[in-house]
Amino acid sequence: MTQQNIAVLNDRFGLTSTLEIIDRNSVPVLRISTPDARATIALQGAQVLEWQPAGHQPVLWVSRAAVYQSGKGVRGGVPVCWPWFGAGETGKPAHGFVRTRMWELRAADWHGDLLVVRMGIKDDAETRAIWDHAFDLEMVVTMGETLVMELVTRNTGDRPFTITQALHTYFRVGDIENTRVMGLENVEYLDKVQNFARATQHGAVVFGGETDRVYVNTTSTCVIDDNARDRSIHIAKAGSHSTVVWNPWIDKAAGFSDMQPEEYREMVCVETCNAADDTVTVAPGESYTLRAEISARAD
Ligand code: TA6
Repeated sequence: MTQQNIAVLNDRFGLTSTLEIIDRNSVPVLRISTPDARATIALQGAQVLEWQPAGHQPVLWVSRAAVYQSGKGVRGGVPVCWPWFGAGETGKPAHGFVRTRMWELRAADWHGDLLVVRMGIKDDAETRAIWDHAFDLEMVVTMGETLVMELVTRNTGDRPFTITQALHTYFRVGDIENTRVMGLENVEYLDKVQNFARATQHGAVVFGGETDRVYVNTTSTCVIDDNARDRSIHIAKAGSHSTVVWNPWIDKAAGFSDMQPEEYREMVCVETCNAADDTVTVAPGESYTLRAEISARAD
């Protein structure tokens, strides 16, 4: 994006001492600072990258080797997976096609003491060549003492369409081996590491190797027990009946060019999804919202 465009965006949406748009290697990034939190959001993919509530340590994780480049997803924060979660059909991008596209900044305003940022993307000839539907997709980020993300799918066409999707959130933890995820006890899951075999979660999710699970039929709030940092991170959700928990562990992490080998120790994904059989069909003219609300608490 050119400096001129950045200047135009700042003229239209900049908020003195609260919101500034900067150019990070041609990726426009919103830099936000409010009394409640600091955050950054990339306009490419409407990807929340960082969120640090006042008085807390950073809650989201971004790789120190992350690449900011037009058309490439940033490793970390909250990638938006849409209109499918996971591997697409042959020749189509994993996790859909919106996370590497430029979204438009539609609004950035105060609503009382909450800062609300709205970003959107619509279908075009390129997207229809990949997925032949008309849509308007909006990410509404509401920042106060919590971080609320609402991904709103609108069917602007004349045929119903079915999607899977995820807010693929990377959380920062002090030490993955001293971390537990609670809220999924007795929930069935598909274990991607075991060729999607079905299993049932007993107790909290703990980590001792590559972990990649789609928990199904669950609307639960998940809690990341970040023992190494004496805190917990709470992920409440709506419009979602599946949750993915993922840590790539040593070998997978070593295979990512945009992740330093040891960084697997300081992150865990707890993803708010409509995945596996949890599909969503949106009728013409209708909309559907996937919502995650994140908060941090000192233990
Ligand atoms: O959400 C977990 C997962 O689907 C893993 O299976 C792994 O493929 C990961 O996402 C990859 O994420 P990426 O951002 O590299 O496409």
